[in-house]
Formats: sequence, structure tokens, C-alpha cells
Amino acid sequence: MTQPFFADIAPVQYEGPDSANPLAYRHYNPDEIVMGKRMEDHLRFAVAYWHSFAWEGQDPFGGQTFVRPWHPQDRMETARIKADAAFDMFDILGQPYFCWHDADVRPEGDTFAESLSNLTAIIDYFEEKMASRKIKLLWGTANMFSHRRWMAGASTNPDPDVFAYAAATVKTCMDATHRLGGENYVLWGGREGYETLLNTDLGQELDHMGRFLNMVVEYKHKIGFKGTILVEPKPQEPSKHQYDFDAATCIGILRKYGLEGEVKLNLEQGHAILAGHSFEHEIAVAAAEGMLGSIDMNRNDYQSGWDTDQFPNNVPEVALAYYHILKSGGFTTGGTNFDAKLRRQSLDAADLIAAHVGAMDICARGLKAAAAMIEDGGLETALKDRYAGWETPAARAMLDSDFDSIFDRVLSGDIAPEPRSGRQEILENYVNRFV
Ligand code: XLS
Ligand code: NI
Ligand code: NI
Repeated sequence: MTQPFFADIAPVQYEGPDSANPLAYRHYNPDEIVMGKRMEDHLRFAVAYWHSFAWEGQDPFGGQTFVRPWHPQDRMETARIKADAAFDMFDILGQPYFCWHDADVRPEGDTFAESLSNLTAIIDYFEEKMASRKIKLLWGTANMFSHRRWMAGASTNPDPDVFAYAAATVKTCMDATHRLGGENYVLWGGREGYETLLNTDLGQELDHMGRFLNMVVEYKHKIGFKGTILVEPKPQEPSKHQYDFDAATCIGILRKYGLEGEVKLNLEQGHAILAGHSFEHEIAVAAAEGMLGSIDMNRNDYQSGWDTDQFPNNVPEVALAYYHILKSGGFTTGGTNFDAKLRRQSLDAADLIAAHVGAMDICARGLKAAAAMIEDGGLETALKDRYAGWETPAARAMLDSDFDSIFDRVLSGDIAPEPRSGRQEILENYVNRFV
């Protein structure tokens, strides 16, 4: 341990399902083989620097509740203490990845140049720490939503100076991600949207966002970054309306600006819920388009209607998410990033460890259930059966015909639709056998 914060917490071990130790893995067993692959390599867990180390416990009605050795976070000295604590936690959890925003890891400078030199110094520090560990960077990203300069958006800001600042910021964050061997680069447009159409030219803002995303891709190729560029959909919050509303909307935007072969999606459970979807819906939409990149695993409160970013705690839901991930071939450069934060009363270092341990166990159970469903094949068989009618030559030929010839067949009496059960409850009961 380099810092006293986690001093009395030992590295977390797999102890099996019967262990009563609150800081042991009961299901996450990195070396266990699931569908021919190590569990660690399936799940590819990442810790999110922002929620675990940068967030101080504020909510809309109250300020800081956490008191950490790295507070206040406005100095390089405390940024290093924060990094020490973060890497101590990575050593305790043993998860293979982490993720950051520039603003999480370095203090804001008085000028762009000063912010950059702070970032560079911290990236040097990370590089040093990573050299002696197996921890890797899943993704880096730029925080272009907290500072007041971003209040009307980053690439969609009506002020071209802010667009310029955003471009320069993303360049530095891509450079830093590339230097650390990051496997993806994420763009989440929290303020790429609007508060009111009364002051917003929606079409122009979208064109600027499309051009900006193309610049990201051009720069990726220029520097030889081999990772995946990911866009993270969210319907609203902080903006009243965000352009990257959900997976389907993002796919439309990416196609419109010619980026479908270059950019994939990072899907988050809480954002799916905010958009009125289930997590597996978002994953299945992206997978159907070959654009499933990575996931931000968390859980939104189903009553409060805002982005509560809780740690996952629902095996059936997580199992269905991994079912669609496995069905699409599993992660390549992506992984499971815990974009999740403690409740603001959870003050202790042990709370932070327990939150991740529980979440990793929930995901491991979900993965095992998903793999068992795939190996059993029950859902796949039911799906094939439901669409079996399309296997007949007449049905297939219909797709290459036209309305008139279809009309003739229907009129001649050849076609007589017989409604069939969708068997939803039977299928739900089937899933419940595995979770
Ligand atoms: C916020 C987003 C954010 C992104 C990274 O709701 O989930 O944390 O994942 O900017
Ligand atoms: Ni989020
Ligand atoms: Ni997220």
C-alpha cells in the first residue's frame, strides 16, 4: 500500500459461493473457464476514476460528504495522492482495467497549457505505476461538461472558440490514451444537446458534431491509435435533450456522417433506463448493427427518474445483458466499466471495495447464467421456431417480389395467417431456471 486510505484492506480473493467474508469474491473467479474463455477475459472489468476517486459525495441538495486524503483536489500534490490510492484499490480488487476523464486525474490549470502540463505529469505518473502492474487502460475520455465553458455544449457550442477548445482538449486526451495503451477512446456528449429550441439551431449543431467526430477518427488514424472510438448514448441529464439520445439515434447520426465503419457504441444501463429502454434492448440494437463496443455497467433507480449510477445488483437483468453480448461474440476491445458510485452515506474505504466486489460478483453470476442459456440453446431454438416460416422458398421469394404479386397470392386464397402464441411467460420461466 502506498497510501494509508486502504491500509487495513487485504487483496480480495475468490473464496467461493459459501464464503461469508464481505470482502471476498464468491462468484468472480478470474481463471474459471466460461464457454472456453477465462472469466476475466470475458468480463474485462474496469474501475471508473471519476465516481470512485473524483466525486466527493455531492447531490443536488447537499455538498461534499466524503473526506479523503486527496482533498482538496485542486493541486498536483493531491492528484498524486489520489493516483496512489486508486492504484492501491486496483491492487486490492485485481480487476484488469481502469478508465478516466482528464478532469478526474489532474487539477484544472489557469490556462489550457497549464491543464495540459498537469495532465502530462499525471500520465507520466500512471505510466510509471502501470509498468510494474498488469492493470491496463480500457478507455480515456475528456470531461467536456463540468467546467462552465462547456455549459452550451462542446462540439455543438454556438461559439466557435469553444469548438476549438473542445478539439484541442480531445486531441490531448486521445494522445494520453494512446500513450497508456488504451484500448478504446470514449465520447459522451453530456452537453451536446440543448435546453431550449428558442436559442438553438439543431441542424447546424448536429453538423458540427458530425464533423467533430470525423476529426476524432482522422486524428486516430494520424497518430496510429489502434483502439476503438466509442460514442456513449444518453437521452438527457445534464442537457434537457441530448443529440446522442439512445443506441438507435446514435447509429443514425453515425451513418449520416459516414462513421458507421469507424465508431461503435458504449452502452450504459442507467442511460438505457432514462431513454425508456431496457439495457438488453440497447445492447441488441447495437449488436444488430455490428456497433456493440463496450458497456458502462451500473443501475438506475426505477422510481426516481434520474441518473443514480448505482452499482449493479440485479442478476436477471445483468444476465440478459451478457446474453446479448455473448450472442454477438463477446467483447473485443470493450469491457465492463463500473460507471457507478457509492451512495453518499457510504463513507468508508471498505464501502468502496465492497461496492466493487458485489458488482463483480453480480456480473460473474450474470455471465455464468448467460453462458448456461447459450449452451442449453433453449432461447435460440424458440427463436428459430418462431421465424421458421421464413425458411420456406415461397416466403423468401416474397422479399424479392413486389406488392402486386404478393397481392395475387393473398387474393387467390393461398395465404391464411394463423395467429400463434408468442410464449412469453414460458420463455420468462425458462430464463428464471438459469438466474
Ligand atoms: C454520464 C456518463 C459518463 C461517461 C463518460 O452519465 O455515463 O460518466 O461514461 O463521460
Ligand atoms: Ni452515466
Ligand atoms: Ni457512462
